[in-house]
Amino acid sequence: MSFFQEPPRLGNQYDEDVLLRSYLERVLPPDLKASLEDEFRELGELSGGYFYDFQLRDWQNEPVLTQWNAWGQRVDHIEVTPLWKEAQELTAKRGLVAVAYEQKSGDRSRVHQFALNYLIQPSLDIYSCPLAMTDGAARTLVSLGNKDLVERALPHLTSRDPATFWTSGQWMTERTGGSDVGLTQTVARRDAEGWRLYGTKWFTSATTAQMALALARPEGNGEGGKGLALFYVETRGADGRMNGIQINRLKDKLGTRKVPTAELTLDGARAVPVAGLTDGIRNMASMLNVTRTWNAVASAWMMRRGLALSRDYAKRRVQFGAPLAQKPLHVDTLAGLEAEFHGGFLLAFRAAELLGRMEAGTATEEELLLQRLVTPLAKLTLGRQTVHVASEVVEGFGGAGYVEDTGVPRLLADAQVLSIWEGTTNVLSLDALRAMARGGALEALDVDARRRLAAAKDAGLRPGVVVVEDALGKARAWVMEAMKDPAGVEAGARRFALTLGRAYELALLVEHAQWCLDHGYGPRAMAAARRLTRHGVDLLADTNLEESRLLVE
Ligand code: MFK
Repeated sequence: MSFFQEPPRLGNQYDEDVLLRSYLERVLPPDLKASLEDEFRELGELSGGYFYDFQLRDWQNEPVLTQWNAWGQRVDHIEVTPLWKEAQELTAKRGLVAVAYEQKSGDRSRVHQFALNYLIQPSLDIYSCPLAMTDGAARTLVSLGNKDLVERALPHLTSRDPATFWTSGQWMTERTGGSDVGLTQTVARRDAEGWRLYGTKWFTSATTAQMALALARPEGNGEGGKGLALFYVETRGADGRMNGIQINRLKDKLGTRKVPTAELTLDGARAVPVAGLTDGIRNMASMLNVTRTWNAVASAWMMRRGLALSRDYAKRRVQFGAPLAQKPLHVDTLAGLEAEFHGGFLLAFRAAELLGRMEAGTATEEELLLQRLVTPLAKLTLGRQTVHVASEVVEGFGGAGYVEDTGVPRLLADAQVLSIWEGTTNVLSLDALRAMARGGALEALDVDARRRLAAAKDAGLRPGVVVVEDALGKARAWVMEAMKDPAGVEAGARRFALTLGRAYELALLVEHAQWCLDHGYGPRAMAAARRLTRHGVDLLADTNLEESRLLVE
């Protein structure tokens, strides 16, 4: 009889995720946790069942752009995949954006919202991309306080009714750069009816959105980010026709292939300034901080999905006489990935906690400083971890991991976007330095990390405490010294930021591990802390710009 390998299967993604459940029990008040449990469990069921099966069936479908209709009219219609159509319904009904704005969970509303998304998004084919931008746009409109635009757009962006729910785009990147956004060439001109935009946007993700926030330079303004303004654009007019926007083509990307990312020409698109006619980059910053938090949590849920599949498969796949789950080398490999995931998860959700406290107005001064620094640290640290984990997950499946219709290669291709989208690792490292520039942020991180380490009572956590304290001490010493030389500080920025990010992850994990020991969750989180300790968190050693130049020039 021929052999056929059983594929990996997923159960309820809430019930099976001990880290998520223990974390939520630790950070949510008991009444709140109890009131949300059914919702979490339902999404966990949909994620491991209906939507995972749907995703596997739907793997070949991709968005299709139709630029012209049969009669020669420009229509620029994008047909999204069947799964994406259901994802849009689900998003509205489950409030995957709305929960953060309804504030029913108080300053835990972001933890609530991101837990919902963490559970369901791994099965929704990166539908999180438009949701991150929608959330970022809603937050930006609220924080910039443009009453008319808030009244017009916010009810749609936070709607629970699929018929009225809108998504938003974020039109920033141009051919001149996705990093140095101050080079933006799109021009805003005023006519008798208001403002119109002219230019080309090079990477506009989820171009099916009903609105976008876009950067453009009002005619006559100076160069750089200061001379840009932030504009609100609705993509179609009341007649359903495009608002002076042409979709030139969809991007042929490595991953995130379900996301209709497009190049656009703006040829007189009607637009409304959101907050004055300058300081577009500063005004866009709250959007970036929200989308970067999404990005960090997305890295966590992608690692979790890869590991859930790997762990299940290891029980089903027999090689050399035993299931992989009983092979010491395979177990050792997966354990290392689990440790990275544990640290990453806690850092991503720490960023979510801080965002929630800031928005609810309960954050202390120290937490506000921390939020500004932890956001880029979480985004950049998890971005690298998820690519590493996804690559190992693919390898752990052997040849099957390299075959598209298993769904496994997509994990790696999609993970790679997370270290690019919303700022690369290097750009985010520089942002972390910018966050520290006003003073107090590094101290806030240090104080918070040490507070968490102080929770550790079990001797098994002691090595982790020592490693974090050592790394934070070295990081502080390095930055004091490096600040004397701008080229040196730039060259070391990535190692510095990753050291801070990983050290903070380990501090959070040490605290969580002690809590798990004390609350009946057993030693699993401690094993993760001990393993992450052995992986090391300090990347500061060996920064020599002259040698680097020698290697590169
Ligand atoms: C999922 C599907 C994905 C599909 C594929 C997508 C592939 C990738 C497509 C892309 O290209 S994504 C594009 C990603 N690009 C970014 O996220 C932007 C990356 N670049 C940065 O973040 C730069 O740091 C930045 C553009 C912000 C630097 O520009 P500038 O002109 O040098 O800004 P500057 O002078 O540092 O900051 C201007 C103001 O904003 C300052 O405030 P003040 O005017 O009060 O001094 C900054 O403090 C403030 N600011 C900047 N970043 C901030 C911030 N404030 C708070 N938070 C931040 N993060």
